[in-house]
Amino acid sequence: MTVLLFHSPDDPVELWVAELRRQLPDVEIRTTPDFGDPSEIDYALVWKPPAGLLASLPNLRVTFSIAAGIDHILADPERPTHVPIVRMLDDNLRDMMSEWAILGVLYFHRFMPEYMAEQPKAIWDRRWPIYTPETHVGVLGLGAIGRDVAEKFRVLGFQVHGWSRTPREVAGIICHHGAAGLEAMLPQCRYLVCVLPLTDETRGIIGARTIAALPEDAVVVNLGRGGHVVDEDLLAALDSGHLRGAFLDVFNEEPLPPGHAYWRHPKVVMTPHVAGELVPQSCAKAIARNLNAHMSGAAMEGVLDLERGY
Ligand code: NDP
Ligand code: OXD
Repeated sequence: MTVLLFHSPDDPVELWVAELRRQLPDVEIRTTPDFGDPSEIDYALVWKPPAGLLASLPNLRVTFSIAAGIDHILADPERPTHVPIVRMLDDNLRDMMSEWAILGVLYFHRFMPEYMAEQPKAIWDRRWPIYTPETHVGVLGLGAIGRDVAEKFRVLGFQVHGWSRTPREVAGIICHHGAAGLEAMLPQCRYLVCVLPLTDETRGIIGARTIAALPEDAVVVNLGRGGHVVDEDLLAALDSGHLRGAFLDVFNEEPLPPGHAYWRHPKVVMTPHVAGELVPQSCAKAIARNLNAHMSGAAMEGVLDLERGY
């Protein structure tokens, strides 16, 4: 019988196992830590696998990521390099990410930081609106998630820019690519939303240079990875008054240490890496589709391109 090993320190294991059994009735589902003979494992479905776990499975055929990002798997230096890695492509995950990006932008766009500060003081102070049709949102990443984010901002009436590595065309979106594209886009963006994968090229992309290129009073919304942000540079720009605020879901260190400046910073709003959740009722279907495709010799969706790094 085909065997799938599930490992995640952060997800509801029982719910996942139940959904996987429902979607893959002919596959045996095992979980860490007591999963029996490692040589019996054909497929692994993992979030943050401990170093060496994947290498200990001699007959592993595919590693599925319990995440759209695969950086948590690449972080294992012992990972078997001949085994394909497949990222999560899931509509519910995508939609949750778009919701969170919109939440972050609208929170600032509709002056919620100011109104929330004034409410306990019973201050009735109406602010004049920022005119949405002339407000530019820049979305870093135009992939499975970023494209949806960009299109939904367009539906809300913003001027929307998208940035990718290679040239893209998306109806209604002003598309940019590469270093020159980023340079052209940034000065226009009152809101900068990051939905990039973490790679050698994108690490630290939201650093002093990028931030300085944004207009005065811009807001940074990061739901990609913490590694995209240079924390000291972001904090310096918030403190100097160049940036109006930051809406952050992901951090260089997770959980964020209790002493970190973000926790108590008056211009930072943060959530604990929850922008997009991997809901088993939805994601197990995506795993089943790919696993069945692999077993029947068909192509899988979302296979990592090692050279690109995402
Ligand atoms: P995709 O692989 O579908 O898309 C990645 C996009 O980023 C592509 O448009 C790609 O460009 C672009 N990109 C990659 N490298 C560069 C670069 N060097 N310069 C410019 N653009 C670049 O990824 P997804 O949309 O599925 O996911 C994006 C990321 O979102 C995940 O990797 C993860 O880090 C994060 N995420 C976070 C979650 C959370 O809860 N906070 C939940 C889910 C995802 P091109 O189109 O040219 O290939
Ligand atoms: C993801 C995540 O990449 O949850 O899917 O961070």
